[in-house]
Amino acid sequence: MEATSFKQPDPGGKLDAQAALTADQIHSVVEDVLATSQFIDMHTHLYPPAFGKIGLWGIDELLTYHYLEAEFFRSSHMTPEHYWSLPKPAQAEAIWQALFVENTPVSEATRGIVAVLNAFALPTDGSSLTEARAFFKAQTIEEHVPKVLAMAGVSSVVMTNDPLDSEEQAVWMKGIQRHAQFHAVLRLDRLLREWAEPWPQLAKQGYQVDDQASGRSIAEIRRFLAEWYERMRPVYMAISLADTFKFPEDTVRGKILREAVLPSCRELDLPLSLMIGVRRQVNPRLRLGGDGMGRADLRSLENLCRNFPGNRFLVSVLSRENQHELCVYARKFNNLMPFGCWWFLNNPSIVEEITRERIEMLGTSFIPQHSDARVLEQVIYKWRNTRNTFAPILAKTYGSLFRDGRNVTRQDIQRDVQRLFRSNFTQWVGPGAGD
Ligand code: FIX
Ligand code: ZN
Repeated sequence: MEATSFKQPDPGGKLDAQAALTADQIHSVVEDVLATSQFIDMHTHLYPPAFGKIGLWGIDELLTYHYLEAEFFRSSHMTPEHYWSLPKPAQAEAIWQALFVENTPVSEATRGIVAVLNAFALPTDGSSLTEARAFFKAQTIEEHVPKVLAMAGVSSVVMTNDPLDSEEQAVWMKGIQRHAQFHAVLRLDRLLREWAEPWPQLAKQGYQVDDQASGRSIAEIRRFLAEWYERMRPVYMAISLADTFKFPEDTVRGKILREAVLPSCRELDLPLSLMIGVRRQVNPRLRLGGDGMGRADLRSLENLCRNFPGNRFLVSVLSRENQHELCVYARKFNNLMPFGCWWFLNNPSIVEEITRERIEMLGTSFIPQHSDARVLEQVIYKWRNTRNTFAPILAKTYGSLFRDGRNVTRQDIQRDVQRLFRSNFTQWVGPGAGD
């Protein structure tokens, strides 16, 4: 028996969608609309079955998520070096023992594991992992993927596809069949690192680039982007950027961004997603869990939005201190779409604060959340938590509107939820994303 977290819509409709709701009805209608609306997850690290081992799923992957690894080292004496020397099942067991048996799993990431186990009616009480492992072993990934997305109330997800990642490159070059529920993203992190790293790779692939990005280099980078666009059909291009990100910048990276990436986005009619504020490898001993964050100078974003009005920017900032500025910039530039409560912000208390602020300043013209899931089943708890956090925020907003003197209907709520969790994204990225 499975418990699902996503309700099927009630086609009969207990309430006439156009009837004015009473103050007492608002909360339950908001909950119902959220529970029965399908969302688009506009940034994940998930992949369809054709990507093989690149797509992570199952209990051992869930337990070794880097959010949990970082928490593990706070509650265990094991050194990171010892942990990394263990095979994955032993790592998962160490995390299970420290965070779920010896401690109560009250953090956001640990509660997520409990919620996923519970969604599949598996034991959550800290007994062994045997039953959970047997359950996941019995699933076939082709059937498991659509089932999990349905449980999460998500119709499709957006991947992260870096063409300079050798493992991924091999998958794309083989020519894979598209999966209707997974959209590609042309991720540019490797291309926009210190140029010394990517240029020899591009040169090896036959692009006429040099170490100064001079001569034909810019035209050749644009050819590289155009060819990957054809291969992937991405819904946007994306880069994650440090808190120290500056634009304009008199560096090769600044030049590539200005002369290659931005014009290619315009030509291909793709938005550029900027995820700003990460400080990579603050503690390299923790590997993926060793990244931190810092407050960015968003004047760089201002410069981009003002000087490139023909480009559309999807923007998430990692520092809580940058959130208010991001809202102010979105009010100034309608080519800027704020999205998500990213990574260290994806905790109910902070999500609530950021979301309230965004509604107060931007109405429904933003994308409230993405899951950033790295392991398939995480979408179940991440989207359930988003719905739970969002319901009282939205209900309170409509309650205020009602007291101000305007009736609210189920249809209004449906339109707003559709806009926030689907059409702001689909209209921004164009027809590729489905709606
Ligand atoms: O750069 C990104 O897309 C980040 O979301 C990740 O690299 C990060 O490790 C993560 O998983 C955050 O949730
Ligand atoms: Zn991510």
